[in-house]
Amino acid sequence: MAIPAGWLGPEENFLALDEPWCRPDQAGVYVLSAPYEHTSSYIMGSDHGPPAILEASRQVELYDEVLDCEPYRAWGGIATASPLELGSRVDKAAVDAIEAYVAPHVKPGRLLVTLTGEHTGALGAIRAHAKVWPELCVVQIDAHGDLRQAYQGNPYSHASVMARVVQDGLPLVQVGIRSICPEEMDLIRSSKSITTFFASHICDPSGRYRGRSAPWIRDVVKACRGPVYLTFDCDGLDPSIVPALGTPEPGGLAWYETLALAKALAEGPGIIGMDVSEIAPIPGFAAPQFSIARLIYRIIGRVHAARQRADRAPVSHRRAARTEFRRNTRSNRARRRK
Ligand SMILES: [Mn+2]
Repeated sequence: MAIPAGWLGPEENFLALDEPWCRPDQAGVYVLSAPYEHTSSYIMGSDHGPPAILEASRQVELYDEVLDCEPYRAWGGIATASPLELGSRVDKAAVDAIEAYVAPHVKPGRLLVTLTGEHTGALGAIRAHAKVWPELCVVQIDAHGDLRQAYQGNPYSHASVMARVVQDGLPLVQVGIRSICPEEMDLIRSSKSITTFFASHICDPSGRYRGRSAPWIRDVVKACRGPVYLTFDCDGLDPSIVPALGTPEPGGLAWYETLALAKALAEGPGIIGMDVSEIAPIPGFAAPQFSIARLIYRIIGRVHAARQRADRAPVSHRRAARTEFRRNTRSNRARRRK
């Protein structure tokens, strides 16, 4: 059977999966590509990130030794859509086009991973998810606050993308922030809907958490008041892991603590969707995009393991979790009305 039009076969798809594991009619995970770059202010090339991640993913080992399974099989497959062609569309037109590209695929039970260029592209994917999950909480892994009202006069700049998310009324939990301006600090201090875990508090051994990940990960999970949409700007990681970035900033998250955070979010509030941005490939140097492809696959595996665990939980636990979730959702709505 031929792969339907608009979907990529084993020569091009995420992980180089054969049929039937790359078919959209059976896959539980969809990988979407929206390569967009318009406002990058330092190192260019983030629109080459999504194809570079797809290409590198073909070398990722399919078995996950921690989960003792092949997560793509556990999900019923991972289907990769043909990339969105943005043409000359920029700013709001690009964000709207990305939302329209992602929206038809958002469905409870499925996991969408949107690969984009500069972080602005994430806004379209976030908005598409928020239509289906109005109670979602955005968790942003990032070196930068991205909370400027506008940057260089543009409200759709990569430096303003999370200000738009907050303006949309969505609660925001930021992790790994270490490059920020006074205007953004004022917004963080005055807004009830933003919780920020600065890198200096969580990663620095002399910081508030003494560099120990278990306590701060617990607090990040506690700060999430609804199912999590994870927006992953790759510069949240330490640039020793991914140096191929538009704006590399030292002192970021480490590999295992990032995985532990993803696992805790998947098992706690649950991860309902995610995007990955800001990889600007360095020609001839595949390690950064390979690491990101591997991280995406590891997170996909942990989301499945967590959902399976929740399905197996005794009914009384599930009822308690639902009640807790509804209570949180109500307090979320109340907060947003303020
Ligand atoms: Mn960002």
